[in-house]
Amino acid sequence: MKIAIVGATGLVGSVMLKVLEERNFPMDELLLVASERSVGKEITYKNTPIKVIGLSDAVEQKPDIALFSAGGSTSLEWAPKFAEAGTTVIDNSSAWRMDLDKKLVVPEINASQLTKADKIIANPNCSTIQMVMALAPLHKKYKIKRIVVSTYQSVSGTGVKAVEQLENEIAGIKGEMAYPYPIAKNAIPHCDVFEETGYTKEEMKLVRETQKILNDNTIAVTATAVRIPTAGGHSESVNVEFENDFNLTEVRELLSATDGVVVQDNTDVNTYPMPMYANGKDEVFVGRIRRDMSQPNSLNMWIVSDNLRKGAATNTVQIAEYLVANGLV
Ligand code: A2P
Ligand code: 11C
Repeated sequence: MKIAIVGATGLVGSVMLKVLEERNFPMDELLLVASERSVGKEITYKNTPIKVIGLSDAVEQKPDIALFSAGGSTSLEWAPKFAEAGTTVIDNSSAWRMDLDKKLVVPEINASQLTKADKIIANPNCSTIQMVMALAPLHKKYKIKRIVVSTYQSVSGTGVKAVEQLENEIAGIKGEMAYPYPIAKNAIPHCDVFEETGYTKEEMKLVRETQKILNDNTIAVTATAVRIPTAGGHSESVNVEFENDFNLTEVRELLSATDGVVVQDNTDVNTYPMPMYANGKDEVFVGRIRRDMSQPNSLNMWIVSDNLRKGAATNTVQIAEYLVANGLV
């Protein structure tokens, strides 16, 4: 098995490397790929230094799987070239997610749709992944009618520059700005770019990707995405209205029994999910589970996950693991 990481020098790419190593992903060769600026740089994997190569070199070497996290335009141009060479691409950008013939996969929910014919597989947006991980088992049981979600997103979702902006502001150092405003001591209701409707692209990802992953376009979703000065993970306040009534004990049992979901919910001892606990972990943490008293069949939850791990690198690696385990590459 020959694996490539495209975008290996980036924030998500470096977490992919860590996750592959931690999970001891079965491989004979690892190709580390980045832009021409980085070609020749060395990155260590399992104590072995590996030289970064360029995209054309990597295509020629025909890896079995390429994990992409190098931005949408790189994916649009290069994923098809890898696919033509026989490589299965798992793409972390937004480039292919809503493409009708590409699958959008969270392995715990819909990996069983994958076949050998899927040569470009899309990894969902981080804020969508953590939300659907908690919602999928509840949708199955009670059928979701409508979701109202507000996010509290980590600066790491924007990239290295944003992490540096926050660190500089905390240290009182003037530096480059990734956001139009200071982020320390602030909350910016603006993630990704605005669309004509007044919603941001990030908010619309929560709408469209959720419907696609849960395979139900009747689910109504409305979202507000907010950047906050944290680095460890994204948090979400999620209000869900179901067709059918539920029982809170059963909701907790369903969530606790879901692979990859951890219930952290004991208000008697102030136990609830927070980025400071989720940081560096692969699970999705759910707490503050309570009935919405304002309308029937409705539930409130607080969902937190490390956006670079389950929200990006870990989910991508899990898709690769599924392909290998099921003989699809
Ligand atoms: P490089 O470090 O050489 O610029 P991040 O999301 O953290 O900004 O990382 C983006 C990743 O995508 C980096 O590894 C970056 O490589 C890579 N990348 C960006 N543009 C290209 C490109 N045109 N071709 C290949 N890799 C790219
Ligand atoms: C953020 N969710 O936190 C974004 C980062 O569509 O893959 C990932 C963007 C994407 O800003």
